[in-house]
Amino acid sequence: MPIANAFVEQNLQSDYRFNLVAGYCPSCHMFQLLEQPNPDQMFHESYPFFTGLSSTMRAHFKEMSEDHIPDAVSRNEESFIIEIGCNDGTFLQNVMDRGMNHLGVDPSKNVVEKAKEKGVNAIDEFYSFEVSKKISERYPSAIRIFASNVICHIPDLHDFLRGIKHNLALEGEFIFEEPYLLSMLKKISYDQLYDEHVYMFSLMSIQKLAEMHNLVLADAIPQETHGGSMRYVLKHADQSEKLSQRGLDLLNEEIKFGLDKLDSYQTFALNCENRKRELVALLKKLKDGNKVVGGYAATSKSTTVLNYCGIGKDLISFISDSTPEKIGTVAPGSYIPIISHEAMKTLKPDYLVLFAWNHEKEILNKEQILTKNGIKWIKFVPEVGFIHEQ
Ligand code: DWN
Repeated sequence: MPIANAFVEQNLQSDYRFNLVAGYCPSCHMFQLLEQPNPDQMFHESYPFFTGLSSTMRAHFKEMSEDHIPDAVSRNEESFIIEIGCNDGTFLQNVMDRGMNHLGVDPSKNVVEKAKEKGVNAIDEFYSFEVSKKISERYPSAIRIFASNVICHIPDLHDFLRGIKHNLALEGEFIFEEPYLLSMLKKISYDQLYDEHVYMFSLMSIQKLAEMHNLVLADAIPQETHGGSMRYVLKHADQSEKLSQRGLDLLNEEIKFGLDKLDSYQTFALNCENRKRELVALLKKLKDGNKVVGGYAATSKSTTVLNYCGIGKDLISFISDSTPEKIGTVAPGSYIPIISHEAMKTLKPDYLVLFAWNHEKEILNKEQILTKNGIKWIKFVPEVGFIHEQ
């Protein structure tokens, strides 16, 4: 498997590949990749993903800041907020607008520059215990530490949580959200598995991990983002906190589904194989019918789909995207050209594979004219078929 976000020109494409293999640990319930490229191969000065490109995510993070930072906290001048993996500052902008002391941390220099342009206070570092000590030399303890779709990127979770414990105020809350393991197994959304996603978390695995670090899982809140995510709230254990009723109910659902049973994962593996066969068969049928098939949104997830299914330019002629940095590049491993949405419209495709299926509502709303003009949208999660089946 190539690096998921290695959207670069054809002549710059590297032949680096790694084994994308996932495993499950029956004792700590962690679901994770067994092999992983070096972080600096994935996160660097030209990381091509920008949170703020999605209006859905902008609204989502505004709501997150309002839900978890009450006025009592925002009005208190002592209050200090940290966001790990702040990307282009989409979340922290809301904190800054409320006049709060804050700091963003992100290993990708280019996205941090975008955050700074917004006036957000941010540093380009890979958060760790060492970095947490540098932060505490200059800043007070944080009443809130936030992280979204980031913790799953961090190989050394133990060092990371030592840092969190060091920066989190005694009565503070560490709030993070990630694609949810149970959603992935139910939807067979295997494209959530790629190099950046070292872990796919569940309440079971987060509760175990927290106990290992004298932290406590106090609450868990399901989220619709990214095809089904879970937001976790961790606190210092000595705050005599225990898991909310909502969290207990979610844990029971995990046990009922069999998230602690190996055969649940073996069934997932078989389901992935079926989805692969079905998608390739559909695309081959369309090709035999001389249909023009393109892709919509050059997502990180698409790299897993295309390379796992062995789909190349013969089955999907191009992929369109709204990210300027991705246009003019090729998709990692399949080398399918990435073009702008405008250019895609001039090519008059008959079918579009929706790779950003987690943004279906926003995209289909945006592209109603395409649908009216007869374009058919292909989906592959939770099953292979057409959106708006005629
Ligand atoms: O976990 C991660 C999530 C948060 O974002 C990261 N590891 C990497 C990234 O994953 P992704 O690339 O799968 O993210 P999205 O948000 O599913 O897709 C973003 C891509 O979709 C961008 O390249 C932009 C494109 N897009 C578009 O072209 N038109 C997105 C929308 C909403 C659109 O309307």
